[in-house]
Amino acid sequence: MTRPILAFVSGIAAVFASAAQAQGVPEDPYMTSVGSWQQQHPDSWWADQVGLGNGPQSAWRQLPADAAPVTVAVIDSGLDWNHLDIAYDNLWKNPGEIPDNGIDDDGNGYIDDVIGWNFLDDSNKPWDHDGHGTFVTGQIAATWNNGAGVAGINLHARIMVLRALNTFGNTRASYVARAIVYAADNGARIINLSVGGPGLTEVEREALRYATEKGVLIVVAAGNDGKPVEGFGLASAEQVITVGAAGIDGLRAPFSNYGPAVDLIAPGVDILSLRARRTDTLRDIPGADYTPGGAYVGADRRYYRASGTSFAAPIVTGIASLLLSRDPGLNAQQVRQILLASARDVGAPGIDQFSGYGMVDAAAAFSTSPDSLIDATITGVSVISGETGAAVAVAGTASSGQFEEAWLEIGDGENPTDWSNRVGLTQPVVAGELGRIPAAAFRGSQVWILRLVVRGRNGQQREARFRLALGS
Ligand SMILES: [Ca+2]
Ligand SMILES: [Ca+2]
Ligand SMILES: [Ca+2]
Ligand SMILES: [Ca+2]
Repeated sequence: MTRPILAFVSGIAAVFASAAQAQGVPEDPYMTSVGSWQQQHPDSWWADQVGLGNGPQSAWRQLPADAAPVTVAVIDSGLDWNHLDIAYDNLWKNPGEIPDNGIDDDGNGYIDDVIGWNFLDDSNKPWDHDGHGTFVTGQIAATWNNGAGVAGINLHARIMVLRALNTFGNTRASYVARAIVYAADNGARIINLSVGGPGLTEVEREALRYATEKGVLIVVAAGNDGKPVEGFGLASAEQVITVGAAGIDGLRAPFSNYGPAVDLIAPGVDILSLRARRTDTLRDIPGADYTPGGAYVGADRRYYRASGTSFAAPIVTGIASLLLSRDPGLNAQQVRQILLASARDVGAPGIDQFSGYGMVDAAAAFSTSPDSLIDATITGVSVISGETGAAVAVAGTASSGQFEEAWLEIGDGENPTDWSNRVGLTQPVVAGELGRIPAAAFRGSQVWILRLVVRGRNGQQREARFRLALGS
């Protein structure tokens, strides 16, 4: 009789210990399964890529079970709130609004807005007729450990459901702008905008500025056109975090828009999430090579898989919300700096136009302080004549809140392995002259790569490269 009692006692102790400490990792079936649609990779392959997943380093294991709730606005096509993997507890509730009395109790201009608003129909029922918004919401906030389907990135997320999209990407700028303002006015800490389209209207620009000034972090999908992101309104706005998509190889997916506005990449290929009832999102994309029903997953067809930057952005949003759940005192700028500073460099060394600062990483973000963001940028060169002869003056930014050192150096050819003519910087430089390299150093090759390396006191470093072609 002794042994079962001992086992019972230690079981109680274990329950208390886990409740007082970490929340642990989700055990929902699709979080550990592989090949549910005959593919080689895990069904939720993205999690390990971004410092989540089941491993010992997972950021999920580092979060206390009593972490703070965070309001996340999802401006999208709405939500199937009857989905078995969406809990009412994971939705934002307007605290000042009495439901169904026909009165705008909190005086925010919207009658009976309890979980959000439907800007298309001007109603308080942001139901999802498309599936896109339910998918995105599931990525951030699907129910944990209910024995079904997937788990969202943050079990402490509270989703504000703002319907501003009709079908995939179709909306009016005014709906999006009103939804952004609503989110900012009603307490959202983060806005997820998996919304694309060319141009940025003045009303959208104003809404973004308004929300940013109110301290809201805005995360935007880069778009799926394989083009420079600069032509795409919301994604190229200055105040936002712009997210490109990565494939299973961890590199930028070919369809993901690129350019200097891209800040981060996150997994965005063959992502599994929720399917809203009676929807088939991919069917609505013009010109897509898609067999209706082909993306359904599960015997009950309540799950769905899809690719796109629309599904990369919510991963960054979810991780940003984890940072706020752990430390609600962080402001939007600090969360942004942590996410960029802790990103895992991928693709070309340093910050690059295809993947920005790199792959978002929740585990690294949890051990990064906001002032450790390192900026390494070369914006241009000019030839000047100084007292000691002609020199190449290099302009750009080399900075960090924890600046240790930085240097410029050059290497010949397109892919140098040897670097020379090192010029050190002892002070940070923001949008100014980084240093000068004697013109005589550029002999013997037509093509040179200028490299700027900035190192922080924590040992992290970033680099930027600049290609210099002579005589052309
Ligand atoms: Ca109201
Ligand atoms: Ca009311
Ligand atoms: Ca679940
Ligand atoms: Ca890179």
